[in-house]
Amino acid sequence: MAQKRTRTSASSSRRHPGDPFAPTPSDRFTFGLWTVGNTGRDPFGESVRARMLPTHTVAKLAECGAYGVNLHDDDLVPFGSTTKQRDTIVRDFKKALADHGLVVPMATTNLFSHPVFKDGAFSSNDPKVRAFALRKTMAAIDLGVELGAKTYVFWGGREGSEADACRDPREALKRMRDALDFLCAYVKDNGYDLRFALEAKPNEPRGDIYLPTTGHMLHFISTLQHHAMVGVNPEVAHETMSGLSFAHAVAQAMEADKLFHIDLNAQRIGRYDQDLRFGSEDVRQAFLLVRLLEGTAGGAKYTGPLHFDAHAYRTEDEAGVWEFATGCMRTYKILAARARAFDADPEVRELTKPVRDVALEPLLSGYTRAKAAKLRAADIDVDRVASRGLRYERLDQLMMEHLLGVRGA
Ligand code: GCO
Ligand code: MN
Ligand code: MN
Repeated sequence: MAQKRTRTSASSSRRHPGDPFAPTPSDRFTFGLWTVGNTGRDPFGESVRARMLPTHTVAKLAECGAYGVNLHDDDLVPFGSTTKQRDTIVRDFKKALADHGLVVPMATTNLFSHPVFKDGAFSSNDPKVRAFALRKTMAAIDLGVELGAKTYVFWGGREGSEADACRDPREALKRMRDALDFLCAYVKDNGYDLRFALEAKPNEPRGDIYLPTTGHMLHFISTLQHHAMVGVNPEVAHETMSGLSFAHAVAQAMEADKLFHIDLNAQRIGRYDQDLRFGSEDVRQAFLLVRLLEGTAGGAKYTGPLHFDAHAYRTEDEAGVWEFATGCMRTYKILAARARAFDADPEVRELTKPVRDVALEPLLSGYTRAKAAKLRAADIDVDRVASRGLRYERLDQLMMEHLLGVRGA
């Protein structure tokens, strides 16, 4: 498989000689079957594109220079398939992966499309629904592991409410905790090499979804029995829908060693989940995000898969879908190059140089009575410190000039 991947990489750079932004498998870009396979159906209109065969998606993604493809159970094996049908589909899909050198780094369960999940899956009031959700997820975990997935995503799309009096939200959280504890134990019991990544979203398709942000998820994870194997899968669109800084959410996850996966796309504040091509809205946030993930300012890098959970505009035919996919990957690489140039810029380095104070710094962490006494006695000219301009206007303008391409490489 590794050899084939190298071949894909070589053929991708042959097609784009000398293009530094041409995606290659070593960039770790992934797409979901449901993303490039999105048929353009929305609440107001039917599909505008035909359903793509998963084996075709694999071939085309490899041609575009992607590294992997992710899936919900039902994206590959339609709901209600017999075991025989499942086995044939999986065999053909594995062959396509091997032929085209693509991997499946992440898998997940569809716990939202079937009407049985209309009031949630793990948080449903009905034990039969909760039981079916657990059973479906165990089977989907088996499928993901069979395909080589190392990360398993949980997006609780229907775990929420409109008529909020239907259940005590604390009960919903307890049920979701029970489900995750159960499934972590299932993974361990089977000896699978798999970690869980929880994905938050504030609303849509429910009026309100439980655990609406990455911050909520991070706390919830700390309450799980097997918390070490559970991290987060933050999505640009979801945090932006809440009006929050996505880069800050991701930074908090990274700082806690919990960024197990990431969903990249673009979104404007206050709108429905737009799932737009990565970087196509709020280029500033996209730049700050890529800078963080790539560690160009000096912090630890994110080394997991870079997944695009987005889809092409409804105006597009299939050719437009591959334009969209290539666009997501190119924009990421362009922003990474801009971030490297920005952080290597001598003026930026000067403006972001750490403020040092060798006498005070040792007193700022690790409380002792002696340190507290020294802090009380320290000579700090508060007015002088307060009067100093911080030159953030200049710093931010430099960032804009790098972003707009008039400064740096
Ligand atoms: C959405 C979500 C989903 C999940 C996917 C993986 O808003 O629809 O982002 O696309 O990421 O179900 O769990
Ligand atoms: Mn989404
Ligand atoms: Mn997502």
